[in-house]
Amino acid sequence: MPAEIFAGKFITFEGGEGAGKSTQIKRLASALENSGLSVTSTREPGGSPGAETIRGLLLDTAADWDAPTEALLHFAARADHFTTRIAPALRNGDWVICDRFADSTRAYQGYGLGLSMEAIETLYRVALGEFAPDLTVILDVPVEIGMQRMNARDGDPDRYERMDIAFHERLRQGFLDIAGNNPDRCEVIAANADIEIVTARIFDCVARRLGVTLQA
Ligand code: Z5A
Repeated sequence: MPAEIFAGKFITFEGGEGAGKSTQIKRLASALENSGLSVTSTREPGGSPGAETIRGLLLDTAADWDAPTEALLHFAARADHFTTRIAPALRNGDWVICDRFADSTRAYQGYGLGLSMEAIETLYRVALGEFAPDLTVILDVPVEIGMQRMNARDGDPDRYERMDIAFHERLRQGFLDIAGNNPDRCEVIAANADIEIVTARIFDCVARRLGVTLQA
């Protein structure tokens, strides 16, 4: 069955630890609202009541999920998030911005933990069918910079933040490969720069790709 055509646009943000996604999503959401659009900001894992329950299982530092179980949990959360929150908002004409989506499963559970892309794409089709983001912004920072940013924050590291440097390097390469394989959907933004400069790069990308004019 072909993908439903929605009235709104779906933008996902991806990247490794400390890439600056949350910071930049707030700025993009305000700019889109200032240009007259209705915006829903959400995140994964989570974003709907059912998916937030699953998020608690995934980020529990005491849990020891294997890669297939972890991917199943991420796609279970995503299916609920899509059905109950993302699709209704897009039908309503909202622009939906999501902090992480399926490329995070490809990068973390695929490149990071070694699950096959074939398995991940099978789960994708079960959860989402032919649906895909209109635009995926991949914020790219060197691993050590992302880790410095995370270490400077308060709070205990979650399961993924505790992984070693080699894991985080595989993630970074994974996101770059995903972008290279999906140039019509993805754009890599160099995010090791002042927050204002990164914002300007993202606004330029969104304006160019989706045809909106944005004021910083
Ligand atoms: N995960 C998965 O394995 N599979 C999946 O399918 C999905 C997720 C969907 C969710 O964590 C975890 O789940 C995630 C992947 C895994 N791994 N981890 N950890 P989360 O939701 O708790 O957090 P996150 O998505 O990883 O976000 P983040 O790394 O916490 O941060 P961020 O949103 O990218 O960055 P930020 O909060 O905007 O900025 C981080 C800090 O850097 C903050 O202090 C900022 O003020 C600072 N910052 C931001 N930009 C800059 C610049 N340009 N210069 C200097 N400092 C900056």
